[in-house]
Amino acid sequence: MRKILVTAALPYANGELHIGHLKSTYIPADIYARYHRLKGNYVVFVCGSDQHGTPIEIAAREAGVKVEDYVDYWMKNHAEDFKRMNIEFDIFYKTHSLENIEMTKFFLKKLKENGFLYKKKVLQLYCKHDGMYLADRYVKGECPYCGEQDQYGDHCEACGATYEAWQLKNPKCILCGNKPEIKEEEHYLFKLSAFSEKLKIWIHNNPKFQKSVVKYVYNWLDSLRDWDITRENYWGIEMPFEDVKGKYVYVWFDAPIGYISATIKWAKENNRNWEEFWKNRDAEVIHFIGKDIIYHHYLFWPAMLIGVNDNFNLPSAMPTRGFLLLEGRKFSKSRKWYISIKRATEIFDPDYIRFYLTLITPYSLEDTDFKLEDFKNIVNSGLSDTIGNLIHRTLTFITKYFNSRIPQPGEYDSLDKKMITKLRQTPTIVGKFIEEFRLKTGLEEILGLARETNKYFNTKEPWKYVKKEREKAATTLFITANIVASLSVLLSPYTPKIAERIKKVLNLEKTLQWDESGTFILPPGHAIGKIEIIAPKITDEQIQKLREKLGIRQ
Ligand code: B3M
Ligand code: ZN
Repeated sequence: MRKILVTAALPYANGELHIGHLKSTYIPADIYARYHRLKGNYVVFVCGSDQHGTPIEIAAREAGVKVEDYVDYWMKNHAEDFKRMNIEFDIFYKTHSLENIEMTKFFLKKLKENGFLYKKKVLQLYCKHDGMYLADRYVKGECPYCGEQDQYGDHCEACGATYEAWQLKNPKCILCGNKPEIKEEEHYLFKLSAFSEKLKIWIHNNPKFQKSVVKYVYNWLDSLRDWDITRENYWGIEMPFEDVKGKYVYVWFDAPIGYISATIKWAKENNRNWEEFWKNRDAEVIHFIGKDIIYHHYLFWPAMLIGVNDNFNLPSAMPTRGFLLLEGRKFSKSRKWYISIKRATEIFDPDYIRFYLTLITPYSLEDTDFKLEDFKNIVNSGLSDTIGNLIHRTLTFITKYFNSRIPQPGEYDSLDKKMITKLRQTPTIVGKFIEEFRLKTGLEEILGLARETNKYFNTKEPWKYVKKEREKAATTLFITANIVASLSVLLSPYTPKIAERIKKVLNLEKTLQWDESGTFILPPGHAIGKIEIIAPKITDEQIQKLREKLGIRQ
């Protein structure tokens, strides 16, 4: 039995989740976790709300609520969205928690003890009028490089340059509009540059990392800059050091520690030991992420884990995927050009969204496009026509000609044998793809099985043998019904609710493991259930509803 900790990037407690998040991170992670549970492995799937940082603080202020209430609200909202999509975490926790605060302080103390934190004087902007230091997002001014107006204190949207807030020309406090003054402050920096060689070797020796990601990361490795993890007047965790009293920890430092603290919380609630996953070398830690947070996960995070030197496991894989476009354009909340999870699930079966997003998402950094018509066509042909039809014709036939019972097969001919071989092999093939994170290919393989079974059914023409030579029809239906039963297992990581519906029409009550899917699950004589439509087609009206919500005229 493998021990696998699966994590999905912690969403910022700041605004609605949309189907782009699902595509890059949450659906892949959930498929992977569900598969391994079915394999009988010991899986814990953790996630949580990423609750610190200035953007959240500003948003709470703008909403006129206390920041604690604000993050609470979004945490609940996100948990509901995940539920709607049947993303089944073992725990969805939060970074503003006692566990995370404690673990973050532990990391800081250890890193300091081990010589990886050092103090440095840095220049900060301070607004006298508001009596506060201005985080990057609290100040705007002209870019020191290209002169573009109205830029935040960290980088210029026009020329892409990054700089320090104090370098801005004509800086203004965003709260009061006054010009801030420059003050010198003591900060703790994390010595990221010291890990360059170690990270190189670690990344080089891990065959599970994607080549395209490694290519990026290598480019960064030779010019690692130390990382300022200190913030003044900030919504975050307080620095545990006397000499910087009243200062805070940058959100990206405590966010990945959230993976650990969520595991700790889970362990407490389930009477387990979190170290089983984080400190045992036979456990695997797997982070599912989107491509915008490669830097943090491939560099900062492992460097932190190495630097604390407390026997932590390093991640063994970090499956990374690209963004989702909508009809060829980037998602944009301000332009309302996005599909929230809530909106999507109000119109569509969540499994349809899981199905489509999986089929258009390769295991790569490539961005992919959500197209409304394509969504309809792919779901209707794959789920309704191919899979739904196979189930429907099989069950109708058994109901009508075999009194709703799985028939006793006769002798197998070569075509039967071929089909049985395909049934036997598919779970291993799909399983291998899933283990390699090639989830799209795995699903295509399942669809291939259904398609081939439909063909087999057509070639066998069982309807010709309902009176004479009934044994022939019986054999065909015994095989197709058992393939349908297998599909209920194979599909369940991908489309869990559809899988349940298949089980129900088959009257299959017992829980099935992945490896059972290659076998004859249904014995002759087994009584099937009442026929139902498993996957009704997406209608033009549904697509039209979504169009209207997006403001697409036509
Ligand atoms: N909240 C960034 C993001 O959602 C961040 C992920 C944290 S994972 C430790 O893109
Ligand atoms: Zn001000």
